[in-house]
Amino acid sequence: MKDVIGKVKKETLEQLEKINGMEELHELKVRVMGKKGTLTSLLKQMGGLSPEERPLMGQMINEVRSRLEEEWDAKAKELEKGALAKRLQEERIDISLPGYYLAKGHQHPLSKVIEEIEDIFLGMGFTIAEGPEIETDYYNFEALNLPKDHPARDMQDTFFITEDILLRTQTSPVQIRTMEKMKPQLPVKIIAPGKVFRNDDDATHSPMFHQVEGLMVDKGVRMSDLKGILLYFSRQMFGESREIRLRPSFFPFTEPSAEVDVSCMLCGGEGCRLCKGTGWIEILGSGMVHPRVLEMGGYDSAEVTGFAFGMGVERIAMLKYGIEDMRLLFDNDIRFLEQF
Ligand code: 2NL
Repeated sequence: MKDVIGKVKKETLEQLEKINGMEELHELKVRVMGKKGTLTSLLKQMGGLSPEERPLMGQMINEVRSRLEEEWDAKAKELEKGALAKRLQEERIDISLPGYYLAKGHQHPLSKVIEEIEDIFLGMGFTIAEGPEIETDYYNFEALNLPKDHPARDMQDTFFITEDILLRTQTSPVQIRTMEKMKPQLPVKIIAPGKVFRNDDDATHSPMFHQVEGLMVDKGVRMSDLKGILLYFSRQMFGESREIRLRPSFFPFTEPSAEVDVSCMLCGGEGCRLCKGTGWIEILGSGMVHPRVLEMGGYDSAEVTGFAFGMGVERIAMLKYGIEDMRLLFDNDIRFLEQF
């Protein structure tokens, strides 16, 4: 038995020498010291030895076992060290390199302008209303006093999906829907921002653009209320020294109607290239809500009056930031967008 123990020790040490991976090391350990390992079975065979031999052999086996344990631990450390050295050799991390730059985005200038417009009107007690971009003919035209044969429908260059379903050409349908929901509550004081769609596409038109419309309905709302609110808006948006003027105009959904100009933000009204020498720049359309439109919204036009206005967000953004070509707003060129 003594010889067998010596042989196990010698062979194991030889095999240990050749090992160069943690897995192999573990396998060898199981082969020798595992439940059915060579050394373990020698311990089990000790029952067949004489009482004098037994303690001697037991001691010997235990000595071999602890010697091997030491060798294993040393081998494991050696392997770990080797693996680390190899990684350091291969990876060659230069810890002095600069870190990765995480590009931080920001809002699109149009989103900024929409939020700014919203904030100004929220400050005057308006709430924000939203509605579908795909609309029915009824909400987009009929309820706004544009019957089927009205010439303004041709003017609008609408994207029709079916004869009755279309992409909204204004955000006014949101306001009709809101009146229907709110009636007979007063006052109605909302703005409706959002995307609108018209079938033209050139240097000054995009088939998709943004609009903010406003609507106020109550007992005794007058044109002077409209003018006061638009003057406050213009000064918040374009500067405290701005003035506004109203010019007569026509919209089927308002009567009377007015085009609103603001004194030029570039020259202050002296006349320049931006305002084409007039001192004034058109920023929106407005008017007193047509009685028929109030009725369509479910309000009694003998009891209440209202004003409404609509502005193109792209135009406001171009004026505010001095952008000369509207297409820049939709090209997604980072060199342009980074400036806002
Ligand atoms: C423009 C002109 C305008 C309205 C929009 C409106 C909405 C309702 C009732 C009456 Cl529900 N009017 N909206 C009124 C006047 C002008 O927009 O040039 N927009 C870019």
